[in-house]
Amino acid sequence: GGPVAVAAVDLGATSGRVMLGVLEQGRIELLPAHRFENRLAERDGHLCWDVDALWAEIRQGLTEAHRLARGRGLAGLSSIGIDSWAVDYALLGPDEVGPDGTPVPGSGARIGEVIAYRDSRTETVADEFARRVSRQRQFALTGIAQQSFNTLYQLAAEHRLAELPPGSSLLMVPDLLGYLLTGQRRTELTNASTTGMLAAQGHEWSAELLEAAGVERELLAPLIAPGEQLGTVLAPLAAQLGIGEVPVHAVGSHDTASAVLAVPSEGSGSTAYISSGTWSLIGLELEAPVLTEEAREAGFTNEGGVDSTVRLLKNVAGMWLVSESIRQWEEEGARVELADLLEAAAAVPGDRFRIDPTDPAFLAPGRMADRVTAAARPLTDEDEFPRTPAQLVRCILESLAETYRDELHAACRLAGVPLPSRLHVVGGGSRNALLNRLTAEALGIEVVAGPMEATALGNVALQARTLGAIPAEPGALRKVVRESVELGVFAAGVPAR
Ligand code: LFR
Repeated sequence: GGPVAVAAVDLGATSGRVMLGVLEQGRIELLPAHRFENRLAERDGHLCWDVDALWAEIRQGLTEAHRLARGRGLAGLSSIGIDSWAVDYALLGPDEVGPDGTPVPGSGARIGEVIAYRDSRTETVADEFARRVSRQRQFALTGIAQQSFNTLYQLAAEHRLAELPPGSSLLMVPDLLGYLLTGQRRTELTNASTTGMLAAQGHEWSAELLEAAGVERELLAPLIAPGEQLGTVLAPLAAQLGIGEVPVHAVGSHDTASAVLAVPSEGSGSTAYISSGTWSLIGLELEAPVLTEEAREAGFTNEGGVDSTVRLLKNVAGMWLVSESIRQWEEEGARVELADLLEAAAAVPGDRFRIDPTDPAFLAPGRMADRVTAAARPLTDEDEFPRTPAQLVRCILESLAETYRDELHAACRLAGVPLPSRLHVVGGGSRNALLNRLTAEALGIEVVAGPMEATALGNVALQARTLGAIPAEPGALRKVVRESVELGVFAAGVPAR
């Protein structure tokens, strides 16, 4: 067939983008249509997402994506897919009834703010909740690591549930945006798995957990799997945006699901990856969850992937530690460029300080450079601490590399597979050459870096496959990814210790 154009809406914790993806002759070209910032904002005493601003940016981006497609001689967009970070949700009131007595699709009003997972409201909830359903039982049911920000714990701390009008829904962030586009209320499966309320086996909501959290089953919209059509863009909106009534497809709406779909691995054996962005998600792609007590105790999670895959992975604070430190330095009046900072970090002596990047103490925003400095353990001189931004960043990156080593070994042990000969690093953090080198050295295996825009690429590729432009057989999608991008290779280092 001829070229196919689709739009990927991809929202990260610090920035969002609408990309035009054009699939032609077995390759995908990604063209940025619109990029914008995303920031946490303090509202009603909580850290919140400005979803109204995001929605405005998305509308602008879709118009631009359509225009870009037209500029390339294509008819326009054939599909739209949406992904974002996981676990956060909106509360949505019922659709309004129109003059003819029937509900008007897309007319439901959001109830209150979308509170962000870094908000402190859930700090003590996981412990309280464990008195209702033990941690062991929760993990055996869902396979999801018990992180304070899981939707389950957010809902257990949610004060608005009792006042919701009948017909209200809880929609995850990408599902809310899908609703605004199409008027359809659905819950996409990969993101649903991150709530901590979906059964690992059978992919049904766990009645036991919903009840313990005080969540009515009716509040949850029916599930939809990646590759299924959600709906089409509502006619008035399509006219306003000038894009036509384009089909909207469910993709791996959890950004990590889309990113790992676009890992350019080849052949058999479990794929080892780091999806490196605000977080570093490190682990293995598997066919079945690992629901053992050891996995739970090691802090691993089993998230749902596209095509019924499972991601056995660990959440490690990633570039967040660096970007939040930079934000502090900038607030203090410094002008900091990441590239300069990394260059300086590469030049300072190594192996002087360590932190634990899995420590939940780094979850909240604010004064990150000070917090990392205070947490830094000296390796050589007891009285020393990181004194410069370069030393601090070196400490963060070396700590990350060692943590990657330990967690990948742990994942392999838990899954009962040998250490793969190669680790794929995808996402924005894959551009960090110093970190890639340190990781290859720590692990003693090859590190393959890229694609950088893995999430958008996974989003686009799944839509293209759904439209029949990529064969459905296993491996075909990743072959298209490999044909589409340039990868960096960091040779297996000799582990230093
Ligand atoms: C990455 C990510 C992680 C999830 C965290 C919170 O962007 O989606 O997978 O654990 O954000 O939603």
